[in-house]
Amino acid sequence: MIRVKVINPNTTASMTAKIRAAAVAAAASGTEVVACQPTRGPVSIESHYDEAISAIGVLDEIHRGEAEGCDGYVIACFGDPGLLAARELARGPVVGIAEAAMHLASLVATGFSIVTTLQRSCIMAAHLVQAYGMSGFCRKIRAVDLAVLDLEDPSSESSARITEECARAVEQDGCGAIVLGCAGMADLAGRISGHLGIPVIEGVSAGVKLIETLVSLGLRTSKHGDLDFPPVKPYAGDLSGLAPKPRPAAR
Ligand code: 5HY
Repeated sequence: MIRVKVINPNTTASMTAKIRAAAVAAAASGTEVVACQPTRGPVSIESHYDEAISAIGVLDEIHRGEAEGCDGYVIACFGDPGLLAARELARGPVVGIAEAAMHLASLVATGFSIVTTLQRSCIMAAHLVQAYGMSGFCRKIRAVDLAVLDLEDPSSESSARITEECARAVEQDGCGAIVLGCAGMADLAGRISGHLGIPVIEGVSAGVKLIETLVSLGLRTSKHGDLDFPPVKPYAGDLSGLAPKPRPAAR
């Protein structure tokens, strides 16, 4: 049995429920999915500021996961907030849904397009495309101009608008696959893929499968170099609880 903690970095419970459903549907029979959201932070992540603050909530949940004996983690927000800090803190592997979706897309197509929420989120996605070495694969990053929480509102017709934007990408971008650029779109991939006849990848299930693969191969984050546990030191003020503590002896 492996225990995978799937963290929704925003604090909207309905989105966590959607993320949990996608993670459980993708998980192998021997995988226990623990889906959660932080107790503090933004209701949605749509700016660099939201992302910076949400990383604190992600690290809260990694701390809890280490105490709960989790074997691996998925950061279920397309900005992959706090990814490298989480890798420093955790014994087991940690993946972000943007990273996971892009890598899987690159295995099934020579080019993919990303469809995300707001125009400004395109810039944040572009930074990750660069950081993950995916510039040669990413044909275009598109936005449907919907707020993240509009995805939770059936009257926003978000599903139809996202499908239309994916269809435009197939017609115009020369892409062979689509990456859905928000955890709140996790429930749409199968239907849009069926409708368009091409691979449509959402990062929650991609992330769960990658963690299962890494854990089953005995692969964990290297503690040699920059992803070693953070050095122990005191933190001041109301963040003192997040101060890195001496590590218990490795299991
Ligand atoms: C996400 N925001 O996946 C990102 C998507 C975005 O709260 N969950 C969020 O638009 O950046």
